[in-house]
Amino acid sequence: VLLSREFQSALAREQLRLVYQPIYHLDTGEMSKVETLLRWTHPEHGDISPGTFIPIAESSGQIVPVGRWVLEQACMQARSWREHYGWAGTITVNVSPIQFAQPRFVEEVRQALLLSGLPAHKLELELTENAVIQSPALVQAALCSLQRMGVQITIDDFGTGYSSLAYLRDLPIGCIKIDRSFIEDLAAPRRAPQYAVALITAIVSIARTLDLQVVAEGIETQAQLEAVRGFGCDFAQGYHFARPLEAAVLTELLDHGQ
Ligand code: G
Ligand code: G
Ligand code: MN
Ligand code: NA
Repeated sequence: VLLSREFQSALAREQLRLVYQPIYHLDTGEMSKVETLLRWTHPEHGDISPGTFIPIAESSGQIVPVGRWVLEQACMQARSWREHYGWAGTITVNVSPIQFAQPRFVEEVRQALLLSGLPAHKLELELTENAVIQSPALVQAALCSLQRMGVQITIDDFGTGYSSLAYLRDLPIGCIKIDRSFIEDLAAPRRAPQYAVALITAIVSIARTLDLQVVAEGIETQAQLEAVRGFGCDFAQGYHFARPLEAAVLTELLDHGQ
């Protein structure tokens, strides 16, 4: 309750900031995408993890104005990297189901693109399965509007939601991110290692059939990297390559040609 009240003023008090984690194309080695991640530094408690404050922001409704701010900042940052360093990549932004279910959401995306001057196809929204299977008619309309604008849609944490697979066929989704837990199982399996291999192989096969890009997230070791390359994933993200970075650090990477 206390944290909830304090989060209300976190944005105004400039306690929120964005960090950026590179996502690499496995064939070219290029930093094709960058994921935007929100951070909250509390004046007394220090860094509070998104796992704690995102649910708080969702239940208070603060996720709506904060999410809009994230979207605008991320688009402006990407536009700046594009303009000053010729970065041709895509910026990805996590979108809460609460934010996405809002009738004004599509307009807010349009506004962020307009304000920043970022081309729509350089913006990718990360949604969870649970966000897209609720109220399918509205969801479908929103996703189709975004698709017409040229914005790309990714399913985050793929394989962990409670959903069928039909939505992958029926909705304009371009990319899936295999949940970190599957990648973790490659190194330290909760069950027999062949289960992790079988699941990832199946996910990649579904993605190939439906012409979706595949990101493997949570890559922490060279062995995991070799494995997901072997499975045919298109992109990889994780501590093995880079942690989420301050904007200035990523700018330096771009300045030195990645
Ligand atoms: O950055 P970290 O790995 O700790 O993020 C933990 C969780 O918080 C992830 O599920 C991530 O998607 C979510 N998250 C991080 N930044 C944002 C954001 O800007 N908006 C929303 N809705 N979720 C975020
Ligand atoms: O749910 P989502 O994919 O948005 O979560 C992103 C979160 O995953 C970020 O908070 C980021 O800090 C975290 N993350 C990114 N790479 C790794 C990794 O290699 N290992 C672990 N454990 N977490 C990671
Ligand atoms: Mn994500
Ligand atoms: Na994820």
